[in-house]
Amino acid sequence: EDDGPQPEKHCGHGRGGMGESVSRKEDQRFITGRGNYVDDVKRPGMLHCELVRSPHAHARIEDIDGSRAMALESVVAVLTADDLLEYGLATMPTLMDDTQDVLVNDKVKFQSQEVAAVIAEDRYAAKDGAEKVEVEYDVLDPVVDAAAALEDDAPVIRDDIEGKEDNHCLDWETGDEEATADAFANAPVTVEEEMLYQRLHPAPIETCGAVGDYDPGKDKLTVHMTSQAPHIHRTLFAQVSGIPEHKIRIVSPDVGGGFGNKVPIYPGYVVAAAASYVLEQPVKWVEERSENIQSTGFARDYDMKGEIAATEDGEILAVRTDVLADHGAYNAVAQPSKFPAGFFNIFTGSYDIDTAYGSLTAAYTNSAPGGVAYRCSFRVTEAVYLIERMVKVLADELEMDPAEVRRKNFIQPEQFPYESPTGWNYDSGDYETALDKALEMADYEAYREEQRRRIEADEKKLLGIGISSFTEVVGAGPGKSCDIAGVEMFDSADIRVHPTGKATVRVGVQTQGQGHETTFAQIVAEELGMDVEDITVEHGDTDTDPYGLGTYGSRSTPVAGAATAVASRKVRDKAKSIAANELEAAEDDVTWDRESGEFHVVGAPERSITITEIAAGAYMNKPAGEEPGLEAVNYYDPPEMTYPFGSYVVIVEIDRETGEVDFEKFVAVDDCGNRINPMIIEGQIHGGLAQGIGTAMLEHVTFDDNGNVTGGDFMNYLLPTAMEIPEFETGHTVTPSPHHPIGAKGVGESPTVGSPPAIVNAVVDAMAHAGVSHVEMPMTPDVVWETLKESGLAQ
Ligand code: PCD
Repeated sequence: EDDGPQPEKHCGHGRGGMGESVSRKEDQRFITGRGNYVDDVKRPGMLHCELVRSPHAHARIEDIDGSRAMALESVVAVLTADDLLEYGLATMPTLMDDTQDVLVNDKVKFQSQEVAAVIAEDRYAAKDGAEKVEVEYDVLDPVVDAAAALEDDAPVIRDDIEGKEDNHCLDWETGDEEATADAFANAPVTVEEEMLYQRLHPAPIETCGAVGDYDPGKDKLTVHMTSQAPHIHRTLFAQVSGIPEHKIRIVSPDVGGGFGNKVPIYPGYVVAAAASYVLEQPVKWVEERSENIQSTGFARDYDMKGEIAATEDGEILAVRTDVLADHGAYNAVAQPSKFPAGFFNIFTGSYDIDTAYGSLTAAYTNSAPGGVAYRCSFRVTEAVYLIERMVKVLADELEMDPAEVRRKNFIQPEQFPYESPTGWNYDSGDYETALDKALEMADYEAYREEQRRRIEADEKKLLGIGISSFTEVVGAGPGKSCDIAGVEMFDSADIRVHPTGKATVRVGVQTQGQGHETTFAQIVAEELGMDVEDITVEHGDTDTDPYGLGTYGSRSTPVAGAATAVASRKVRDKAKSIAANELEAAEDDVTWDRESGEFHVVGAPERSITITEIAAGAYMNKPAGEEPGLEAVNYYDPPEMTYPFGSYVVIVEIDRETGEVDFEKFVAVDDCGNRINPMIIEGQIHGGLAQGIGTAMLEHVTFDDNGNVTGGDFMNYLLPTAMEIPEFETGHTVTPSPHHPIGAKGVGESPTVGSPPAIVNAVVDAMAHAGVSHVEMPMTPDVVWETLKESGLAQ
């Protein structure tokens, strides 16, 4: 009867449904200072926890003496691994089935690792106490470089793993090695380039924190924590602690940005919860900025080699890549467990390529664990960087227009659903239309002309034009292939329409600023013809919300969004019999009209009724034999992931005297299928592009030879500010996902995934005529200046 909103047809019925730029409901509390973040949670008798962290990157602990800390009046307890051991909490599993110390048991494996915890009556006392804990270290040689870690004489970091005598973490491969080698052997043209996707840190405004609150009266442990995935975190808490799952409640209140940083479980959460359980008092732990950067999940750190085999006229025959990955001290990558290299397999990108092969080796190093999906669906960012950079390398080798090389190789609209050579099933796409639109918006041909003019005139400012035509893969499940710690990756929605016609929707995902309280209400408004103002969305509380796998990998819209649409339709189905009853018509004679948001009697449109009007009937005048109430739940296991895409065009000016890079134009055309809220999408794109600029131009977590983190605070880890961000010109195309109930794909990550290669391609492009084929990120002025000098372009 109803296939859901169709492209371009769903807009603007005025009730706040699909396609309307409804103002964000949650902003009322955010902009009036009434948000409720973990650090806002206060409980009577609440204690404070501060962690003692190791100044060394690699050291055996000889002794920990907490007596001087305990001597302080307000210090209540000093906890070490020995204390946690008693409760079986000295170690915890990572999401990739490794075992990480909660508090260091024997050996420190990275600088800033958690060694002891001080619990005190206030935060200052806890901090004073932490400074008074005396730890005796036997300092060992550290290794913070993945290649060095794999050398024979490297110090062995993971001697806690039985029989482990090296720092090898894992190997992985995908595609057809032999066929790819053949294609390369016979190809007329081959190109290769090495590129480092440097170690980054997601930097949410709010750092991580938790309030453990054990209630001995109810025998229930409530943990308020900065969690992107409260349900799975509760399951893991139950499994590790032995506390029954129904006796644990995880609340993820307002979260000040997640960006993948709040997917893993960190020692601080466990310590706060355990301390509260033992002391029978609430315990708060909130980390500082440098603790966040130095010890929580980092992102990227993929050292990649890319190769393309092609014909002389630019047809790509094969792609090959080999990666050296730095996983830090534990394998604590936050991604579906069957994908040790995440979704890196998608490195053939938007192109129809017959053969591909990828291999990867990961190493342990004396650095914080991670490899989290920082605004990226599990290593897609790395994959997109690789292929979009390599296409530019190929274009330069062949002296072809990079837009032309892309056009020549794009998967064509009629080829979808498209199976990639590494086994991925793309749902839909129209890459050329998006590229053409972006080129037009950027005035591409005119800039190419201007670029040639400047080179001929030997001008002081070089012009560079960079393109990226990326494809993302978001929305994990399906459950059969994707799980987190064994739990299949579905998601959920629970919709209740109350007697007065207002609704509460609870979802299994947890927003961190994306605007779910608005957009999920819009899906229901669309499906039930209700006013968006009459719908409240709740999330982030395991006691009341249906189980879901959380918000990361842009999965909320593809999975929980689908669940919300399906649950709405279930409500509508039930409402239909009530409508028939109210309208005194046979159920078969009643139809739903999406535009007006009403049921009406076939052939008599004036006899109509809305769901809001029906709600009372579900409670006060239900048809005989019907269950009372008007609600529905759906758990949605997606049949496939969704593949959003886009084309970005970046135009830069480079000053040959200083190496300074200026953005002249920044065009982003995105396609996320049917759009729920264009204004929110625009905001998502702006934020992600800013993070892409940070990646390309500024950010890098660095270490010195002693394993000290030298890029571990905001003085040294540079985030872009308004000063570094240009005006963005955004555009869109709409290619619905054929399998999603409302045709939507994710969008939150696209800009961070798509923009770094466009920016690097632009900087390289400005210097390509002098033989420059690559510039490593972050492209700080000194890096660009060196490149200008080496290529003879410096003035
Ligand atoms: N949308 C619409 N339409 C469409 C799609 C979408 O409207 N078609 C919208 C929705 O609804 C939301 C948003 O938009 O609201 C987004 O979405 P998505 O894409 O689905 O996503 P989600 O899941 O929701 O989210 C997630 C993402 C991520 S992933 C990240 S990083 C980031 C982003 O999100 N983060 C953040 N964004 C953001 N924002 C903010 N504000 N904050 C934050 O934190 Mo990862 O993996 O985690 O790394």
